[in-house]
Amino acid sequence: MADIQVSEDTHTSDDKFYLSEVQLAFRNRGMPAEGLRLPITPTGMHYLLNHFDIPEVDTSTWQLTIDGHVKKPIRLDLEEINQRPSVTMPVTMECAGNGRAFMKPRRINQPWMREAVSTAEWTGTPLKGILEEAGLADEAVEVLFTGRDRGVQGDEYQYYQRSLRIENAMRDEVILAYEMNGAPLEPQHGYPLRLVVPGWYGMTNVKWLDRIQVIKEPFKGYQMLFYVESRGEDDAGTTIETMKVRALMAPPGIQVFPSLERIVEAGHVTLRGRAWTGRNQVSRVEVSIDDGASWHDAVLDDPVGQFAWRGWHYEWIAKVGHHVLCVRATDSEDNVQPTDQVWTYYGVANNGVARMEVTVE
Ligand SMILES: Nc1nc2c(c(=O)[nH]1)N[C@H]1C(S)=C(S)[C@@H](COP(=O)(O)O)O[C@H]1N2
Ligand SMILES: [Mo]
Repeated sequence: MADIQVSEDTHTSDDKFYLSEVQLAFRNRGMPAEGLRLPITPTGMHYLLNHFDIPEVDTSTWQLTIDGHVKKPIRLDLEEINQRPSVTMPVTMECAGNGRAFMKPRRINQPWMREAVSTAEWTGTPLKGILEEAGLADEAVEVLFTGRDRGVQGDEYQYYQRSLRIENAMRDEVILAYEMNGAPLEPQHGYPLRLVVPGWYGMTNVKWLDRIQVIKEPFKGYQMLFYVESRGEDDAGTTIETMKVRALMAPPGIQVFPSLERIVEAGHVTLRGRAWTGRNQVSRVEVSIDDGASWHDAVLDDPVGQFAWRGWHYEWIAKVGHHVLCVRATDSEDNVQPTDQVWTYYGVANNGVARMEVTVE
């Protein structure tokens, strides 16, 4: 990557991590890889990513406002939202920055390895019904979602804001969620209300949502500009939306604390994990036990839901020695995970193949 030059205050090529990165890693959290054994991630194991402070919300005065270029602005309190039609569905969410720590140079930001993915059961009311009730004006092009958390990022003072084009905002599966795994949202996951857009990378799912504005021009705030696959600060890049295909393996055997290495007993070992994509369907998962030199088809389980990951397993006869295990998935449009992670300026949308070192004894 010698040809890539980036500024030193936003990026580093250091193998060690900065205090600011460690602080982010403690405030937020990843799903322990054992969570890949479970179809639904318990709330306490679900990954977490907050840019700014968790806001305090008093639901006795809290309201959701729907306004902007609509025929009839609406205000709803939590009880009114709860009384609307509701749906519950498992949704796999992955942070767009998953894998950032392996980039070189790496963006100074949440230093995920591969733990920023989880699947929860979300309950909420379809956004479509609310937008139809408000009535979109003819000039409407996007819907802007604003959270109550505020901070500074990229020199921009902001409330966390993301937009969706009208056709995406009107999709049936897009919901305003007030429950996660059957309980009210916990403060860190967006209490009392968040947007859930199945299939899209994590940043789209605006937490602590209290304002929905229909707008007549594309929104260009910082949280839109950051989520692009670009080669540098001056490259506008391509906007990222839905999750790329990816598979991960639940760690077999036992860990050699505190290293990343594992010890597995020789003989019959069932390797398992989960695979997902936000675009179409996972069509194939392959496992390698020789660092990608040869690949073997894994068996796919049924998906947990239309917008959730599917389990896979592979029966391995483990022979004594040192092995590098890899797993890669392919989607129904024949996109396959790259063996080498593709470098992007913001360290987003990386779905490079995961490698795990194991010693068989
Ligand atoms: N208001 C608000 N919404 C937000 C964020 C945030 O910082 N503020 N982080 C986003 C990002 S980057 C991700 S990956 C997901 C994480 O959701 P979770 O913490 O519930 O797993 O929330 C998204 N929604
Ligand atoms: Mo994220």
